Amino acid sequence: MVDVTAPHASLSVEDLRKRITTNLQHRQGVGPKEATVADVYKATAEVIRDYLSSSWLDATRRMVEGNVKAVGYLSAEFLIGRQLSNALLNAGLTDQFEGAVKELGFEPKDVIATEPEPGLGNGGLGRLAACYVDSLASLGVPAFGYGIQYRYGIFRQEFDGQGRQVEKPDYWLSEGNPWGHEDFVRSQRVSFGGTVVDGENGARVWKPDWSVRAVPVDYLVPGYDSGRVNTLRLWTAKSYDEFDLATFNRSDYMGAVIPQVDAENITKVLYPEDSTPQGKRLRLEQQYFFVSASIHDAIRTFYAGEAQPDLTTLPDKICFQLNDTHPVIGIPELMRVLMDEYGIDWDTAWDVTRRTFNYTCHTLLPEALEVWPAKLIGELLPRHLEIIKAINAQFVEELESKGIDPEGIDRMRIFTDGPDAQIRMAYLATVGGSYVNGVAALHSQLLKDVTLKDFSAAYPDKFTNVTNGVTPRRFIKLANPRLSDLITEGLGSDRWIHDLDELEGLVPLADDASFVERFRKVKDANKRDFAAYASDKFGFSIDTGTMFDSMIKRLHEYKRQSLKILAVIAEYAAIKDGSADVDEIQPRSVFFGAKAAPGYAMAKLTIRLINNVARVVNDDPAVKGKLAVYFPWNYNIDLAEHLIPATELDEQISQAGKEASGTGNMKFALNGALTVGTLDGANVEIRERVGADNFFLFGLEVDDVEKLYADGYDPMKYVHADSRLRRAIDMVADGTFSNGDRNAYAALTSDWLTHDYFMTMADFTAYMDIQKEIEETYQKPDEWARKAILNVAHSGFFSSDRAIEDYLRDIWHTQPQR
Ligand code: NTF
Repeated sequence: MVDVTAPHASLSVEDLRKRITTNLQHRQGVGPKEATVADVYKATAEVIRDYLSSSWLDATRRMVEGNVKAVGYLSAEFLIGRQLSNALLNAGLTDQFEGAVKELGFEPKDVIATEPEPGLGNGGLGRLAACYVDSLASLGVPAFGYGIQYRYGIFRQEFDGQGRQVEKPDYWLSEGNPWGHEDFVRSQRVSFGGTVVDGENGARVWKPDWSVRAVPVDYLVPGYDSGRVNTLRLWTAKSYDEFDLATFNRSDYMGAVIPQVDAENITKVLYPEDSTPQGKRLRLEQQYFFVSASIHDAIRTFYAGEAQPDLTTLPDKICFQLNDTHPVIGIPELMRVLMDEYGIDWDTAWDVTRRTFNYTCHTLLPEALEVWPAKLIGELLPRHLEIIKAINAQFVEELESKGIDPEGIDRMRIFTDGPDAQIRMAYLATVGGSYVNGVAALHSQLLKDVTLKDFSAAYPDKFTNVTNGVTPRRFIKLANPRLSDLITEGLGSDRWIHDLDELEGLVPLADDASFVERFRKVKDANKRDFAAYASDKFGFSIDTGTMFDSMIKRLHEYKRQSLKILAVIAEYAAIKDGSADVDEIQPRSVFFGAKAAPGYAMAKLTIRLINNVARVVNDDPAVKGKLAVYFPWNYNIDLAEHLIPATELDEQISQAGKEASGTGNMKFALNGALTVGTLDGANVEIRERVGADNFFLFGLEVDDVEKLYADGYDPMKYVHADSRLRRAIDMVADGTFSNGDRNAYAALTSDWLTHDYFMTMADFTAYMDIQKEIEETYQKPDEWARKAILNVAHSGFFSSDRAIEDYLRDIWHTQPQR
């Protein structure tokens, strides 16, 4: 019998095999002989979850009883990826698992691959949240991730016969979900609508119209080798009125389930927009739903059994991090809870609220900063609207007392008066919390200088930076086992998995011929693995003797997939017409992975163009062996985990001043790819650390971009100046990539020639030039490998463990619980 109070003690292969067999029989209803790989996956997942649960209970108990402040990471997205391999790694059970399932007659990798990937996020913001909960648990910090369990995650991307994106629903829960445990006993009521009336002693009383039941689905988050298991609590919406019998009895069978459908719609689908708020009402409902449930859940957890809890101690128990503006409605919600539910006066409630929240901004695009119509908030959350107005009034007074002029005050209003009054959520977050941080040094600087300039002038101490990080567990140890082994061998220990700064120890090995040789072999083997995976999954036949050049990220104009595809077209044209020296050009395989928001026409057209360039180029015998383009569909974490370790050149080519940070750039550098990039987001810090010689920098910088805008940017100037660019655009316009249809890409070409807001034309020549330098370097394999090793060695800073340590020290003011 395992002692259920002890942090997870280890299991032998035999123990694990027995537990899986028992689960197969008792829970899946099959004997080990009849079991399919899906049964074994499910059984293993349940066994691992059960195994971790004693440590989980223990960690939760210690959190509540101890006096270390916890962290509540509030995020509308958690892009957690597949759970099994990560849970095994972090719990130290990988070998036992492999032994046990082999004994049962299954291939471990098949069992792992059976798991559907939960797509509960759009991209970087959601994946960052997942890295952060991993690091919090690995460092031993008491913490919750709080979010939403969407029934349908990010859409599954397919391409039609013409290369266009088609969105299909992703019903990831269709086979059940062994990792998430629905805890009906700890559900919360979340209410909406109605009116606010005067109560006793000047109190305001919200009389809501309707309520939904928020049911927590608990995922266990085991730290790597830390013994700590934290909670990721994702809420799902259920109806209180499942079914209306009276309506049913009138033979209105559909009408009878309307209340249920209405309530459950709240968590039905993830908004597939990564930068603009869409479907406003439902989105606001989602935000309030998970934030209100989470705040009440934290209170329930920390003040359990207290008849008259003193909520003024809340900031000593937990601090909430607002992951972008999506959870910001939590600020008026906590005010409401403190005042209306616990009878605390305004000033005290405000003090508690401000000490409880902090806000991370993840964007520089003004359209991505959420703004809600006051009318909508008033309809859905009338009491919150009153509170927001009062916060705004108090804030305006404070600004007046600081001597800020009326125009300055108008620019900073949280609540803009007038008939179309709006609530600016980023401003509310800035005012209602202690700290505001950007996600890379340059981004944090631009927040202070541009996006939130007035606020940083009035409250300079509020603003800080935490450069993003990624978890080395999933993105090196699991994704790249060959490199992990080589690193461990090179460093003489695997401590780097805990402390990624240890990678610095690889620096001398960059000059060690045998290490360099082995490093190259690792990359080659990873390339072959990826080719096999892509052949199997996408039917590609990839030449592994070519340079692997990848651009994987959301499709967005500012990220400039257009720049890459124009360069590919230019290269294609040059090979075909003989202007490129065939002996000199470096054969390449170019990979794209990207989803476009379903309503984003330019992005979708770019996808279509890339697919058609791939079709034409790959079918053309004239460039065979020199250039190939692949666009695996449905880019997700699984694809990233396969492609990143195989990539040699990583494309981070956004317009300077637009990418807040990027996190793919960190994963690539840590896996020994070299970056071609602009001085944008975290590229700046990557280059500083890995060394300017080991980073391919090109393009306009932030100041150049600003100056060009100010001087009146004219893309034609650049098109005229570079015949390769003219030629490439002509080919897009003349039907080469659309079976002769000259209209297919008109929206793209006309934008490039007339508007080109993200200055793709202006950066084209520099981009072509740097590609030349890249090819020359690549043709000296030892030099390339040396640079790649130095990228790995100097990128330890980009661990999410370091990022969490920054948050602990500078923002949360808490620590691991020993
Ligand atoms: C993204 N923001 C940024 O675009 C990335 O640069 C950054 O790496 C990640 O956040 C994580 O910080 C968003 O997705 C959003 F929603 F803010 F636009």
